Amino acid sequence: MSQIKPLSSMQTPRFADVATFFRLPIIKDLDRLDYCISGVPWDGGTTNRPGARHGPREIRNASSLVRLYHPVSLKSPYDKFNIADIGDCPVNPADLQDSLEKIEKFYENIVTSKTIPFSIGGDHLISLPILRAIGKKKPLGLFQFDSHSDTWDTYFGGFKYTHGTPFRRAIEENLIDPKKYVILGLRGALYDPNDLTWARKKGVTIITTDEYYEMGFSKCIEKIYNILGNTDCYFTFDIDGIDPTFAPGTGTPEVGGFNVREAQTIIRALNKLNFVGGDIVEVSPPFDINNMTSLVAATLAFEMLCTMTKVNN
Ligand SMILES: [Mn+2]
Repeated sequence: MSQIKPLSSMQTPRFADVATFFRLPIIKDLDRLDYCISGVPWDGGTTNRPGARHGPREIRNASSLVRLYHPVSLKSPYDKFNIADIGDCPVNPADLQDSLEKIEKFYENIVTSKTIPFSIGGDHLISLPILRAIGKKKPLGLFQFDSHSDTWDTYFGGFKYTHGTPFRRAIEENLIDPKKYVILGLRGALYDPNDLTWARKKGVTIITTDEYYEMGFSKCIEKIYNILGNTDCYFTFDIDGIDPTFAPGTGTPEVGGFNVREAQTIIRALNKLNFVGGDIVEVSPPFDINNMTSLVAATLAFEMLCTMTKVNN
């Protein structure tokens, strides 16, 4: 039974005191924690609209609206596990490689303490150093909710590290198994008709938004379970997988996407997979409208936390 609980909103109003993820205490002693939530305030891999470095702070604020118990199961991850906000990962906004090293080191420490990390970005390149830390021993499975594959090779004349390339690097570095890798939600125009060829040849399963609607929810979930099964998986959720009607505050919006309700049902249905880490990325508060994207991210982060802790099972 867990000892660590969010600040009571019946005692301290939601708008009061210092904002932390889900009003959990800040605890940096990882030995006390089963799961930890950290911010990675870094967007040095962004190729277009920046601002995801401001994601953790705004999502902490928005997460004060998220209560403790799941609305369907009526269960709480905080009853089952010790979970806390461990603060932000150190980054260097002026040096990409230094940031990748700092992020990897931060997560290596978390892995050593056997705590399961859940991260709030930051742009999507943060997933690479996190996977370098947690996928080092054996390649992981990966479930990616995203409107882009992020398996491009290079940008701007051979540059290998951007938020459009993390999972190409992760496959090359043997951090993830491409045959145990599912991307859901792809849409939007491509740079080239062969943009997805490399990933597909490696065995990555890509379910486009169009394919999802064609096959339907149940068949899609079945397909994901057939591929990821009992594998230890990482769960990466790019907020741009959600339609910009609901989540406009992001770097690379793509219209024609999932609504929040659909994303909730998808996340809930993945509760029997074995997730050993997760992140939600690409919230860019400067492009947001009335903080609505941060609220969507905070709400879906809670759904992911419930799925990762199997609290609804
Ligand atoms: Mn992405």
